[in-house]
Amino acid sequence: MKEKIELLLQEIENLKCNTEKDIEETRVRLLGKKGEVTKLFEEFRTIAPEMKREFGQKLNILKNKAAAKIEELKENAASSGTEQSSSTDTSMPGDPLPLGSRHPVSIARQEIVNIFRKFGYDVAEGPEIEDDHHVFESLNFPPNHPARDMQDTFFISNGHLNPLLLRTHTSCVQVRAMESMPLPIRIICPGRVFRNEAISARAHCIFHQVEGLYIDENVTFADLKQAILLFAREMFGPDTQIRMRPSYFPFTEPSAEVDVSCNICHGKGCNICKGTGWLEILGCGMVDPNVLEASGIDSKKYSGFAFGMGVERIAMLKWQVNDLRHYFENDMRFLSEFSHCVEV
Ligand code: 2NL
Repeated sequence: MKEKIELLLQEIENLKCNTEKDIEETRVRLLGKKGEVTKLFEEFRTIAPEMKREFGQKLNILKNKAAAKIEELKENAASSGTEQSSSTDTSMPGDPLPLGSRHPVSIARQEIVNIFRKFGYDVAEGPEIEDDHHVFESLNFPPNHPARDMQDTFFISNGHLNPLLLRTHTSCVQVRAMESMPLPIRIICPGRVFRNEAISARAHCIFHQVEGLYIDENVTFADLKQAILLFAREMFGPDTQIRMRPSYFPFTEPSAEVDVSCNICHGKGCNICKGTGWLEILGCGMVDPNVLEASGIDSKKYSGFAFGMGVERIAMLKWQVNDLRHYFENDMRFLSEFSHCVEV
């Protein structure tokens, strides 16, 4: 038995075959049901018990070497292209690679940003982990405003005068710009924001915003209105109308909410616009003089407007998606609906 094992080991060592057929024949001859190695295992059952340990080990080594050699030969045959078998047609087209596409929220954000870049706005970005000063204090939020509550904001550190938190809007990026950039300022700030809210068809604890800010001498509400009208027409089509409703934000005065004419029913009333003919798209206003002064800008010389919109909301209106949660679940059936949308 010992000699047989030695002989087979040597044979395995020197094995040379390069077609799939040869390799398979060799595999059957050695490791098949009636193969040489298999036969030795059968013989092993009949040998004296005191020999079993030594031969058991030898046989296992033999079996493993045979299997490894067969694998090695197969790999060599495949990579050297010497395989002669007719079972592989190398002229066949390869398997198609599934190609991903941009996420709809990313497409919508890019489209919004591109429109404002065309109007001459620069893109500004800032940290997602912010402090109370940049998110609330400098934006004229009174000390007891509900947004400053744990119920609405994710706080990271407690008990300080200026606690760290996850930003609830991207206005803080604009505050940082007002503190550091030379005037005039014309920026657009896209980014992720965080609010401690229950997840529903209309709300999520993480979502995306684009805010804009324009500060210069003699900026008026008429400039704001025109900027928003031009944006709405670029985004929702050239026939789009806008209307402004008075509103309130701590950081703007006066403030307004903006609706666009419903691009589904063109004002006749449908279930998307709930029969009103109008869809709310953003909030805006003239920057409160307190906010300008808090960042060191002379509110007697300069004025400005600001606006903010939720990217998911714009994307829902644009593609008539009725549940915000679709944008966060990454269901391929939903995401692949957007693969035809051109990258912008
Ligand atoms: C909304 C409303 C708004 C702003 C954001 C802003 C920023 C600075 C100063 C003044 Cl630094 N205002 N941002 C102004 C009005 C509205 O967002 O509904 N967002 C989703």
